[in-house]
Amino acid sequence: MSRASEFVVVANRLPVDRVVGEDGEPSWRRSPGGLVSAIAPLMRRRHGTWIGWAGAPDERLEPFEEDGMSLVPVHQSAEDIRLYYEGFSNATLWPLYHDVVAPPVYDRTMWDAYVRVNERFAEVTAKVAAKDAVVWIQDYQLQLVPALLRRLRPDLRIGFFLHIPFPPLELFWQMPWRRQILEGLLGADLVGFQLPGAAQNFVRLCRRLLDARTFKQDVFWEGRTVRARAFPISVDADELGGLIADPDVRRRAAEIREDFGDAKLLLGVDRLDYTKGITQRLDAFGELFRDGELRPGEAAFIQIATPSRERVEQYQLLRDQIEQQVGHINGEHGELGTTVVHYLHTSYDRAELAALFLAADVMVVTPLRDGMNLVAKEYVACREDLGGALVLSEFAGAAAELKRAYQVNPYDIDGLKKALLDALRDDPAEQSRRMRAMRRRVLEHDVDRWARDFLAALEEPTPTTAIAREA
Ligand code: ADQ
Repeated sequence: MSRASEFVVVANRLPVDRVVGEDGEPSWRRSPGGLVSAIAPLMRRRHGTWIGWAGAPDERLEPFEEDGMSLVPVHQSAEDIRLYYEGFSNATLWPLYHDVVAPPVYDRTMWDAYVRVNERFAEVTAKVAAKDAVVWIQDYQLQLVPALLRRLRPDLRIGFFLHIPFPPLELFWQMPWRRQILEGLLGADLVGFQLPGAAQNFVRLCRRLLDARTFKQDVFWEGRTVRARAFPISVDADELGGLIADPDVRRRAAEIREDFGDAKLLLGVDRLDYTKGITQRLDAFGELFRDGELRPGEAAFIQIATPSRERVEQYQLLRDQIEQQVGHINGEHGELGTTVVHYLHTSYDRAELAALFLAADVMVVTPLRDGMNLVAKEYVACREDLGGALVLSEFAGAAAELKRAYQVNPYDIDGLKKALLDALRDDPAEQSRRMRAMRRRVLEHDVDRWARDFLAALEEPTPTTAIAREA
């Protein structure tokens, strides 16, 4: 085991992906994404350690150093992946926490695996963390780790951040293991959420389900004060700024524009997930052709969907549904040489995504429920030219900050059609005003600030009040 660490991040996945070089030799590359780039500098400064799964089942790896970070792999068997990851995490918690947009599976074997894997993470963390270290646990796959870890190591300062929504009491109540999950989270000193409403849901549940004493967003539990607070996550504005300044990216954006001639470009970029509202946005777009509001050649939709959780049944069904829908829209409304929906079921690198953001006239982000949605913020961060328009679901966490987006209820197809048309047709000066306001927010509140704010709050001493001692 590597030496004891003062700062430990615990997440389901390590922040690196395995790549095979031209010589056939495998090596590690830092995973793309804001979370990793926000935390990596902190890790280096604080000699931090990141604990997580390396991505291959049944593999036992020793701790290793990569990119200035100490990485400690946690083993997961193929069965753990099936039951804990694909099962309890993504077939139970994910749909339940996203307003039950798909029915959650409640399966005791999956729950047992969730407990088992959370215990493993807690044990590894307990061994790696130095005395009084700061430990930051990430996301819904690891909600039991805070309490399990506190039992093993009461000296630690423990923070937890939930990247997805936290449901209201009326939904969470369905969960057969509701007490265990709440008690798991209450092992932390600070429980972070994307939005204040989620923190309120959590505090209310602690009061109603556990009979815990609460005051505002504090929960008094086992002689401690557990704080629930909102920390809206954001994007790496510097990284995106660097990408859009790159002449190759600009050239590529111009090339994409040219390929589409005079057509206005609408863009969707998502993981292929039923929470993202992809079918709703395509329905609305297709109907605009049916109604004669748009003609082929006048507008085209590029939908890029990264393959995701492909072994979970709901995701397979969604993939088929979208393929059929795209075929239908193109069959009905396309013309020879003019496709109206371009659907790409693949992952793009950051430079290509930035070029697409620069080329798109309208970015369409319509989740049925989303913790935050970084794509909306990435688009805004890339539009230094103040061009483009953002259509954004009211049910994305980002809607609380991006008030000048064309906000929509994605269940309301007529409303969605109107928002698409407004975003396509509004006066450019109005569009620029909207974009300027949104950019101010995103650039001032980037992911660096998110990480610093969370850690500052975590390290703030929590006074043990009389009320906490009584609890
Ligand atoms: P996700 O549900 O994965 O994240 P999101 O916030 O949009 O959703 O992040 C997706 C990331 O993947 C973005 O950085 C995006 O650029 C990238 N991406 C998406 N499609 C891609 C493609 N085809 N090719 C390449 N990259 C692609 C969860 C929560 C969110 C929350 C984040 C962070 O569900 O609500 O915002 O965590 O907390």
